[in-house]
Amino acid sequence: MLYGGICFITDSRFRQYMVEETVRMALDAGIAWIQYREKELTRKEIYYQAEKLRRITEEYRAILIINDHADIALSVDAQGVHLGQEDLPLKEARKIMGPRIIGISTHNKAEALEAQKGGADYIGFGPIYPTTTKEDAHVPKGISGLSEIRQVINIPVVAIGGIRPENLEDIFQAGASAVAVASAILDSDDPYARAVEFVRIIERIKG
Ligand code: 3NM
Repeated sequence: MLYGGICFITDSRFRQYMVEETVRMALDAGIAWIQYREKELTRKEIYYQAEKLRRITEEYRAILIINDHADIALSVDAQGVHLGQEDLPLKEARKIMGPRIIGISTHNKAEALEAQKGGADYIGFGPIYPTTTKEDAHVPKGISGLSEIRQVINIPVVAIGGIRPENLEDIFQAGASAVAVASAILDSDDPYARAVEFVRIIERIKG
């Protein structure tokens, strides 16, 4: 199981919370892997926020991955970067990141195989279910899409997109190494309790 089996992805659309508050809540709930994903702020603002998150994740000995920005990941000494299909090519990102973690978002077999061949540490695969978190999300791939990818990929596969506690059994059954979750935690009346629910279910499934 990859990094505890669950990655909490920050989502600044939930403006009732400060980003660092949501990260601390996820860490307190037992999640040990955070992805800082921010699409609206300037790079400078993202850097300062990432630096704060790095200090928090360090306190918990948790993993911090920065979405999109390899330079910011390096400058705050995060453990890695997560890149989309429109970001820096994997080969170039590896030159910058060295042995640190590089995850790649993939949406079909060709992208997944290319990421694996290029030396990604894990792939994100999705969306598994419909999601409103990613504006340009592809058509949902479902559990069958996830199973198909698992059959051809031997690096860790992180399922993403619309994942809720009731889907976890199916997702891990289909061979996911972990899940990445944003809104199912933050849209809850009690995000901490929802995060604990995710952690407990995954512990039960993965033993
Ligand atoms: N990437 P939620 S789906 C960030 O398919 C992201 O690559 C996706 O958020 C992909 O848990 C997605 O709120 C959104 O659906 C994940």
